[in-house]
Amino acid sequence: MEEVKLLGFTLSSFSNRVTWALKLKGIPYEYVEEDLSNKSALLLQYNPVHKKIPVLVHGGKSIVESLVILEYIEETWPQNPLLPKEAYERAQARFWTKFCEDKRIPYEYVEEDLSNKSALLLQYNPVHKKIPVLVHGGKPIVESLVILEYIVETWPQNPLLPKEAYERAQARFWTKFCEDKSLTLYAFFLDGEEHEKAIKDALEILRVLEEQAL
Ligand SMILES: N[C@@H](CCC(=O)N[C@@H](CS)C(=O)NCC(=O)O)C(=O)O
Repeated sequence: MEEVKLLGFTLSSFSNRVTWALKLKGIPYEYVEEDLSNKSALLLQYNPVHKKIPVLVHGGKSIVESLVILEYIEETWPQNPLLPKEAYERAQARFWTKFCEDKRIPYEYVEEDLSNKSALLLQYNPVHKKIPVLVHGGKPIVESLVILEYIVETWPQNPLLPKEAYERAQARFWTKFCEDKSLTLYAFFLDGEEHEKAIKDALEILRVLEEQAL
């Protein structure tokens, strides 16, 4: 069989869907992890248009775009089919694949080593030097709850908050309640009296949530 190689990135769902298809079909392949902050010459050569992973290389020829790659895999190795046999059902499967693809907000995930923070993290969050940082159009947004509000305002589809203002205020109240109490829960990991106190505090928090929020 001609050599199969996958240029990918472990944390990318685009890359993982190709990995799963290859594994499902039982195709032996070589996996090459890409450093997306320092793309390899191979990636630039094989995907000169988008310069993105995943790239499947089969017999020296490259196929790009994850959904195109899945169709290629299906046609090339028909065993353990990914799509239904019947044409109408296949059309339905493609419809829902496209539906999900159109709904997703494409993003690149960068894993941080918190014991050795990257220059990018220090540049984007100079005040707290903490993750998460959302970078949109080159501009950083920090603090997870601020990021969530930004996401809600920027991409209004599939809203995270209720439509009605009072219900929205309630949702924000309980979000803040849990946020304020989260340090108490971390105390679980301490020993002795602090651990005992954390148990009592947590039970009280759960009681309030059960009585008032649910
Ligand atoms: N539509 C593409 C999306 C692929 C994609 O966005 N890949 C990201 C990793 S998750 C990438 O290579 N990003 C590098 C860049 O944008 O420079 C597909 O389905 O393959």
